[in-house]
This record gives sequence, C-alpha cells and structure tokens, in this order.
Amino acid sequence: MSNNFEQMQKDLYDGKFSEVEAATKTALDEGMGAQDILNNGLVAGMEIVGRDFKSGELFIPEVLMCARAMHAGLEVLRPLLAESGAASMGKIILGTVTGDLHDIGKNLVSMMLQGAGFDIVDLGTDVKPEQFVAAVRDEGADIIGMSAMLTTTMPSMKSTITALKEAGIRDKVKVIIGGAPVTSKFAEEIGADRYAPDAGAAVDTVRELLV
Ligand code: B1M
Repeated sequence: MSNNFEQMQKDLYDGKFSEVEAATKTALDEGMGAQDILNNGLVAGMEIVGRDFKSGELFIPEVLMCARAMHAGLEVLRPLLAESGAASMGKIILGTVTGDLHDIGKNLVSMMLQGAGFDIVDLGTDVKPEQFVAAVRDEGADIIGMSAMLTTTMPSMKSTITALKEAGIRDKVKVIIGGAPVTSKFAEEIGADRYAPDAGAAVDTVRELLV
C-alpha cells in the first residue's frame, strides 16, 4: 500500500491529475479510508511540493499543476469527507482573505465541516473584510472561518475583525482562523475567538464554539 501512496505523491508532484484521480478511486476500491488517502497520499505529496517550491526547484506554473492534481483527488474524496445525514448544526462562512489565492486548505476545511453536519457558505478566495461583513448580515451565520497562507495577508484577518466591530456585529459571530503561517498567539493578538491548525481541529473547534 505504501508504494501506492509513493506513486500517488509522485503523480501529484508531476501534476498528473488523471493519474491522481484514478489512484484515489483505486485506493478507495481497495478499501482504504478517505482520511488515510488524504493524509498519506495527497497532503503528503503537497508537502513535498511546498518544500521544493520554497527551495526554488519548482515554479508557480508547476505548482499550479500540482494543485490541480490535488483538487482532482480531493473531488473524489469529497462525498466521503462530507458524508453526513445529520441536520445542520450551524452555519459557517468560509473564505481565504483578501490578496490570498490559496484555497486547497480552505476547501479541505469546508469538506470536513460539511461532513460534520455544518452548513457552509464558501466565499472563495481574495475575500475582502466588507464581503465577510455582508455575508454575516445576509446569511445569519454562527461562525466566520478565515484562511491565510501568506504572511503578507494575515493582517487582513485583523481588518475583518475590525470591520465586524465597526459594523456592530462582532458579538453576533465567532471567528476562527487558520492557515500555515497562522498561530494561536496571532489569533489572540487580533481578537479572533480561536485558531485551528488543521481541518480536523477546525471541526473540533467549531463544535466547541457552538456548544
Ligand atoms: Co503558494 N505559497 N504562493 N501557491 N503555496 C506557499 C503558501 C508558501 C509557504 C510556499 C513556500 O515558499 N514554501 C509561500 C508563502 C510564504 C509566506 O508567506 N511565508 C507561498 C508563496 C510565496 C506564494 C506566492 C507569493 C508565490 C509568488 O507569486 N512568488 C503566490 C501568492 C499568490 C496569492 O495568493 N496572491 C503563491 C501562489 C501559489 C499557487 C497559485 C501556485 C498555488 C495555490 C493554488 C491553490 O491553492 N489553488 C500555491 C501553493 C499550492 C502553495 C503550497 C505549495 C501548498 C499550499 C497547500 O495547498 N497546502 C504552499 C507551501 C506549503 O504550504 N507548504 C505555498 C496543502 C493544504 C492542504 O494545506 O493550505 O496549509 P494548507 O491547509 C491546512 C492548514 O493550514 C489548515 O487546514 C488545512 C488542512 O489541514 N487551514 C485551516 C487552512 N486554512 C484554514 C482555516 C481554518 C482552519 C484551518 O479555519 C477557518
């Protein structure tokens, strides 16, 4: 089985999205769990991509191909990660903050939260503070979840919280934040309610906040 994961990671690295999609289906057919495939195949592959992107071995066009391959695998897993017959346990607005186009992690968080029975309003990427504010008003959400993958876009999380305060609705929603450069210390500094390090923790955190 580990060989299969190695091949999946390699195909993801090479941007072979059809192969990644097919390998994800095969792994499921062979009885592997969706979470196992996600962690040991797709996310592990993307970690190698991140390492080589940082060291300058991979460039943006290549990383985009890797992201496309990751999405192909994630789409196969989506129904399983989001499987739930439960009634809605609360409404969550999700978005990647303004200036930031990374959406793989945010999409994963969205799938896991859907799987746990929450309603998700996904605002996508490059979401401005005023868009979060408008969505809270329009959707009557319980929680806002913001994702940032760039150190340069993290301050926008604070701007969103400020915008919520200025709109007089900060006390109507809880705010959770996440993304690779984000920390619990940062969450505390900007007045977010909570930080979640990964998609699984985001589900636990949301549950805790809504109890
Ligand atoms: Co970008 N990129 N990128 N990139 N990219 C990073 C983030 C970087 C760390 C790479 C590196 O240098 N090692 C670096 C940021 C450095 C920094 O700020 N400190 C970087 C950079 C610099 C850039 C550009 C500026 C490059 C350039 O143009 N010179 C540029 C910026 C574009 C922009 O956003 N304006 C850029 C562009 C891109 C692509 C478009 C090519 C592509 C994004 C494609 C897409 O998302 N559709 C891309 C990618 C793929 C990456 C890496 C390689 C992978 C990110 C990823 O998807 N990881 C990344 C390197 C890395 O992270 N190691 C990198 C997999 C994903 C499952 O994990 O997103 O961490 P992650 O999500 C996790 C947790 O963080 C958490 O849960 C998720 C699942 O467990 N989480 C939350 C995330 N959001 C959460 C929200 C929550 C809770 C938990 O609550 C609401």
